[in-house]
Amino acid sequence: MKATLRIRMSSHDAHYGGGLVDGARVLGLFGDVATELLVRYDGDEGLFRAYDSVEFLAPIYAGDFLEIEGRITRFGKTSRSMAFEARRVIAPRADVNDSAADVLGEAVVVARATGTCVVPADKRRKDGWDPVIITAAIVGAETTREQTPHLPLTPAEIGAEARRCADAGATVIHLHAREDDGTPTQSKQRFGECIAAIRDQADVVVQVSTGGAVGMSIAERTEPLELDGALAPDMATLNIASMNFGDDLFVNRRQDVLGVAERIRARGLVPEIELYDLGHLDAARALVRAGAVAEPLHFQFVLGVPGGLAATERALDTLIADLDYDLPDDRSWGVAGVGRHQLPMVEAALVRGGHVRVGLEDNIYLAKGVLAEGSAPLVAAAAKRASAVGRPVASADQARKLLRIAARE
Ligand code: KMH
Ligand code: ZN
Repeated sequence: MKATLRIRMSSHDAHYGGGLVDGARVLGLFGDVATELLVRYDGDEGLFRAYDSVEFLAPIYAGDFLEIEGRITRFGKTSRSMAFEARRVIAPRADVNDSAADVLGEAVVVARATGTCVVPADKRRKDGWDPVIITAAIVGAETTREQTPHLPLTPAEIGAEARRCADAGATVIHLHAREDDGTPTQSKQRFGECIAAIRDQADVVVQVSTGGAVGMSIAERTEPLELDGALAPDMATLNIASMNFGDDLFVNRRQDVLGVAERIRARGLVPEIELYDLGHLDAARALVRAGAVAEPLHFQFVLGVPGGLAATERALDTLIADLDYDLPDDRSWGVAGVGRHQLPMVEAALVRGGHVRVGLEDNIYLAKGVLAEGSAPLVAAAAKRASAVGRPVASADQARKLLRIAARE
């Protein structure tokens, strides 16, 4: 959540020689932005408890127009961490004449700060916090039966696992398909059987993979997009860059990505943009600029793939800050941590207002040395963590609303 003020520094604000404005004025404006965020989020002005850091980076003068931006970076039960930035966007040109001013081509950052605000529980009047969508990645293309006997392979097994996951709190099923012997397949026919089995048993959003398995052609990977009518998926993944994927290469050429995006759009499906690295956000920016994907944007940060960005809170904060920098406001994001990072990344995403993905595609263990008996126990573990931080778990209808997916007849 973000709030922005634009305000002109007047001659009343000048405190020092040469029309210089004092730093306390900027802190007051950060306080106003914090207040707006708390009112929007909690229905209460709250209290500013402490600044963790304050940096004054450039002088501010009477006549400057400042843009003050604040966003909530972390939610606790009663505390909200925030980050602020003040930028000069218009400057007077006294060197030209006494009323000349310029809109700056590039805003100048004049101050930054981070701090913590508190809204006491008894004062909280609303919950601006979106419910968390739990996605269950129940099959994947890399996990094998040798690694875990709990991996579903057949449409019947996949349908039953989807129901268990939905019962545990999942509302999106990220779907891959396999032959009976476990070989990954993107066959339209097999996906259709899986989707029928899922819809027979569970009210969930079906998100088909167009990533498939490494080495598959784009034509093969995108077969599930051709499903129609009752078997049509609701969403499809969009992998936007090539990368090392463990010891393999996951190839997503630019022209192919544009083609897949176009087909997802033509089918009326909601894309989930898969990001495995920081630079992938720039690839996403290019797609937005090219008009290949439109708002609302939904991103999945898949963190911890060898060859991609690590599954750390630092990496996640960097991604979120970069996302906040200039991508359209109408967007949402989730995190999928690979391997032992799965549940820690759930915790990190929950307090930052993100959605989460768990399941055997990314991780087969519930705890160190303890195999998860399917993806449902991992979904239950994510739901438990959501409830521990006071974050409601989205129902299927809420998930559809958040992702802008029309309800099925
Ligand atoms: N199996 C990975 C190489 C997706 O589903 O869109 C790619 C993947 C991404 O799983
Ligand atoms: Zn996948």
